[in-house]
Amino acid sequence: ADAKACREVLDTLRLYRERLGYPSTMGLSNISFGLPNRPLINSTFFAMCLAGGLDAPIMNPYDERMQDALMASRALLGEDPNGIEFSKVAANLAAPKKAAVAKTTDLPILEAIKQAVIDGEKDEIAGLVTRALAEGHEGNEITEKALTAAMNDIGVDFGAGKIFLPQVLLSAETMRAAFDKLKELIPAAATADKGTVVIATVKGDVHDLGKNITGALLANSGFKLVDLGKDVPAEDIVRAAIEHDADIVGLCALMTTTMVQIDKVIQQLHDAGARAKVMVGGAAVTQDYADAAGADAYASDGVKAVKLAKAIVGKE
Ligand code: B12
Repeated sequence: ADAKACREVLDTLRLYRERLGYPSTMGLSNISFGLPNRPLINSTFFAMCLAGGLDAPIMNPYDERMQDALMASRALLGEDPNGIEFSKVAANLAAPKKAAVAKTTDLPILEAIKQAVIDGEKDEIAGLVTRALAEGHEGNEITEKALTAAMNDIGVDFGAGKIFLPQVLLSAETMRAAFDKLKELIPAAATADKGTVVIATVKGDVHDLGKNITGALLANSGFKLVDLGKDVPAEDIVRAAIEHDADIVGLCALMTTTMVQIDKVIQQLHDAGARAKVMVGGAAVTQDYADAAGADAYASDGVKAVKLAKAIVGKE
C-alpha cells in the first residue's frame, strides 16, 4: 500500500471542499487492497474521510463496522447532537418511539414533565411547567414529583449502563430549563428575614441540580441565599460564610470522592471561628456520614432542608 495515499485523499477532499464547495463522492475499499484486516482499515479510512468532508461514500451499507464508524463519526462531528443516536444504538436499546409529542400531551401533566426531562425535550419543558402551575400544581410538587423523580430514574439507568453521559447531560439541561421557568414564575419570597444561607457544591464536584433546588426552596421560604455555585474550594466557602455572617452553610456533594470535602469545610469553618451551622446533602451523603463529619444537619431533599433550616434559626 502507498503510505501517502491516505493523506493525499484527505488533502484532496479538503481542497475540493474549500475551493469548489461541491459535494464529493468516492469509493473506499481500494485503500486496503493487499492489507490484512481490510475491514479495520476501511472503517478507519471511512471515518477520516467523513471528517475530511466526504459526502457520499461508495461502500457496502450492510457492513457493520462501516455502520459503526459512520454512527461514531456523526456523533464526534456534531451531526448527531449530543451523541443521542449513538448512545441509543451503542447501548443496544430499541430506538424510542418518536411519539414524544403525543406522550407529553396525553400524560397527566406531572408525568409529562417527568417524561420530557427523561427524553431531554429541552424546548418543550418551559411550556409544560407553565401548564402545570396553571393547573394548580405547586412549585414544590413539580420539583419533587416530576423533576427530581425524573433525575432519580435517570440516575438508576445511568448507573445500570442503560444510558450514557450525553443523555444525562441533555436531561440535566432540560431539568435546568424547567427549574429556571419555575423560578421565573414563582419569585423568591419578598422578605428574606429568616437568616442567611451560604450554599455550594463542594470542590471537585460539578453536580448542582439538587443544590439549585434546595437553594431555591430556601430562598422561597424567606432565607437570604448566597449561592457560590459548584466546584467551590473549602477556603472560598469559609470566606463567604464569614463575610456574609451566615447562619447556615449548605454543602452539596454527589460523589463518594467529593464527600470528604465536607469534612474539610467543617474543619476550616471551625478553625476560622465561623458561627454558621452546617447543613449537608446530595445523593452520596447519608445521615451517618453527616454525623461522622460533625455536620449540624442532614437533609435528603430540599423540602426537608427548609424545615431543618427553619429549626436551626428558630423561626417558622
Ligand atoms: C445528572 C448527573 C450528572 C450531570 C450533572 C449535571 C448538573 N449540572 O448537575 C453530569 C452529566 C455533568 C454528571 C457528571 C458526572 N457524574 Co453524575 N450523575 C448525575 C445523576 C444521574 C443525577 C444527579 C441529580 O442531579 N439528581 C437529581 C437531584 C435533584 O438530586 P440530588 O442532587 O441528590 O439533590 C437532592 C438531595 O440530595 C438534596 N440536596 C442536594 N443538594 C443539597 C444541598 C444541601 C445543603 C441539602 C441540605 C440537601 C441537598 O435535595 C435534592 C432534592 O430536593 C447521578 C445519579 C444519582 N442517582 O444521583 C449521577 C452520579 C452522581 N454521577 C456520577 C458520576 C461518577 C459522574 C461523573 C464522574 C461521570 C464521568 N464518568 O465523567 C461526572 C462527574 C463530574 C464531576 N467532577 O462532578 C455517580 C457518582 C458515583 C459516586 N457514588 O461517587 C452517580 C451517582 C451516577 C452513578 N450511579 O454512577 N452527572
